[in-house]
Amino acid sequence: MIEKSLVIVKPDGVERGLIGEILKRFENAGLKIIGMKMVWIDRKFAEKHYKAHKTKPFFKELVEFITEGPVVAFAVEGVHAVDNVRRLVGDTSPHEAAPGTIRGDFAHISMAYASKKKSGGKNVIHASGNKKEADAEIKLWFNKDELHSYTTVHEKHVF
Ligand code: FUP
Repeated sequence: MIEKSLVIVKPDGVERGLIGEILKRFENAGLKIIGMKMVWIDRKFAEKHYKAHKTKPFFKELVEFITEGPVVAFAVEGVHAVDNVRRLVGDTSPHEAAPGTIRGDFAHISMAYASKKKSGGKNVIHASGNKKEADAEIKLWFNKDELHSYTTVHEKHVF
């Protein structure tokens, strides 16, 4: 039941100064941050990360958007972490994302608007979609020695 998931604060989130706000949401929920880094990924790496979307009409814009500035990637661990992270993140389209979620609180555009503008959907954050994706994404973004095992107070009070 204890899972890991990958979260990325995208270039819009970094440039808007939302790293701390976003990190706080996961920490407040008692999820454990087990790895974290700021990276400016290149096109090749972005294409690997988004390989599931290779055939989508928005693939080019997606890759352009995630490579337009540095991002902050962090791996979190917790009970049902994949689902719990997705709930905190909200729907893919900020327009549909409920208030209280990260995308609902910090963005409002729709994917229809993004595609009309021929830009990647600026939705502040990425989170792994399922456990298989989470394991593959953590492996892509982090070396083993960049992931840490330690005990938080949450393991006594929240887990
Ligand atoms: P999510 O898992 O919520 O990030 O959403 P998806 O995997 O379905 O989509 C990946 C990214 O593609 C999203 F962050 C937003 C972007 N996207 C667009 O830019 N345009 C679209 O029309 C649909 C998705």
